[in-house]
Amino acid sequence: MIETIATRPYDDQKPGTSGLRKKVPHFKQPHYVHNFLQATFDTVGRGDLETLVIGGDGRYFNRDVVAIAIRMAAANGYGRVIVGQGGILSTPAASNLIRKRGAAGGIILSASHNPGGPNGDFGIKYNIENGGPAPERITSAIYEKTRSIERFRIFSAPAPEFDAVGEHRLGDMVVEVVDPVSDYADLMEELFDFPKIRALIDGGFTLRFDAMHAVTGPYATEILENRLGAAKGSVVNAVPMEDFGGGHPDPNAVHAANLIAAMMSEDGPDFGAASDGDGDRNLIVGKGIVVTPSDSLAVLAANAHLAPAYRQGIAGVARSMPTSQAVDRVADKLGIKTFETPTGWKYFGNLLDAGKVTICGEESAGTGSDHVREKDGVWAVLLWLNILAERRESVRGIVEGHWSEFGRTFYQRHDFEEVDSDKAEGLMESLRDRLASMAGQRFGSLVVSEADDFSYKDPIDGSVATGQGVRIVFSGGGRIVFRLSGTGTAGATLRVYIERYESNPDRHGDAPGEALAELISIADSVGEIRRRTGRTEPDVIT
Ligand code: VG1
Ligand code: CO
Repeated sequence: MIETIATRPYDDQKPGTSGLRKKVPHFKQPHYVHNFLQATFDTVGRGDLETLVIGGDGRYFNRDVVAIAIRMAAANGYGRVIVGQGGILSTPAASNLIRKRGAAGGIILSASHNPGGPNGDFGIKYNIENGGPAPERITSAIYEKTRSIERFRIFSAPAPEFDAVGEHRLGDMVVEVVDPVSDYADLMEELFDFPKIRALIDGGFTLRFDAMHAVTGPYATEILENRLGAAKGSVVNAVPMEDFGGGHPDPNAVHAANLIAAMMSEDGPDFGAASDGDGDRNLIVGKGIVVTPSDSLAVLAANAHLAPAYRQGIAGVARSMPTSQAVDRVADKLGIKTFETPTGWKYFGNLLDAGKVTICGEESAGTGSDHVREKDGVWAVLLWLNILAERRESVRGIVEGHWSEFGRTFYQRHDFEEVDSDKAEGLMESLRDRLASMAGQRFGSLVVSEADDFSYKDPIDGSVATGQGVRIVFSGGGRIVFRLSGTGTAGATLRVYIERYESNPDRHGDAPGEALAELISIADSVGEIRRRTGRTEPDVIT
């Protein structure tokens, strides 16, 4: 039976860079989840016996919300829901299922790299029929609806069990529970040369994939160990846990320190990688070298043609504005276009749908292609492996060779976490106020050539996004970008992105901290970071 239940709006259900993210206790307030889901269903106005994909990264509260989403989908007119077994679907696997099964959309439950558990973070995101995150016009319409919602619809009977593959019914709706891995693994097998990668591994090439107790464990185990023949145990921390083993499933130097330490040792594996909570990010580590995500994007773009899916070349590339310009140099050489978009994968969807770009990436360890409409951690690992299998060089050799060919773009992102929101807003405001007078100003040995607050007009649908980050470009090409995170759940996170291009091969081995030292100190003075936030050091450097 369908029940209509009265509710009262919450005023804080505005989706950020990637859906609605809050602490679990916040989500557990009465009807908090129901309100957001109903506002979503009301906005997308589908449900006309259509199909909805439901799944998440397996964090604490995932199962409860999967059950609620199934019951509400049944009450809102969907004909079928496709649910990952155990409520599990990585973000890219969910994107694939939406596309492959012609679903109207999907509900993805994740707070990505943020910690999980009863006091950790949770998130809900809606993806549209192309498999990608809902664009701004939809997320703002959802938010508008959450502010005036008065009732939601839910099926009174409990949701069927979703721990075993099979079909059930809830009222008139079919609940199809699927293996979360197999369709995705099949897609990877179509894109890449598995026999060649298998031959590389058979020849003694060793690897370690750290799933960080998060969703990629089953995917990486099936693909790397079962299908590609990597030794058992090559995938570590492979069982998804509700609290990610108490860690942050964020593949960076701080949280993937064990992997990096193993890769720095002479007798460590040849290739290391890690992914995040929901499987859309990737960290690539070679023997003795951590590959900066922006460099990884550039290397993948330059070498994609070595993998079967991209053999005919790539149509164009897109990167988020704060991502380093290393990939732009590759695109120039290939004679293809680079698109610079705001932060967040939702801005790539139209470009991918229109066939304008094939490969996209973000400095935050996200890379992907037109095979789905989300960034994809395991995909990036496999493209790297395919390239390594073709080139038979080390990761370090490939990266250093890339620098010799294209020059090196030194890059760092400095994060200042849990800054008082007013202070962080004040810092950004002050920068914006000074933008007009900045060009021509000298800081140390550098002169500002341009400064602006990034805005983007989507070339396909003409929609405009403003206020996407303050950019300060110096003559000679150095660049500092300031923006506030849109995924945090406590206070504000200030992100400062710093880069500088170096063409001189004798300097390519320099440490990034030294190569960027002058820009780092300018960032503090021009951004008034210390003065306004009291912070002397970033919490994380990536
Ligand atoms: C961060 C990253 C951004 C990424 C987003 C979602 O956003 O900077 O590049 O798209 O997370 O990634 P923000 O607004 O905090 O800077 V994920 O892996 O959380 O889905
Ligand atoms: Co993620």
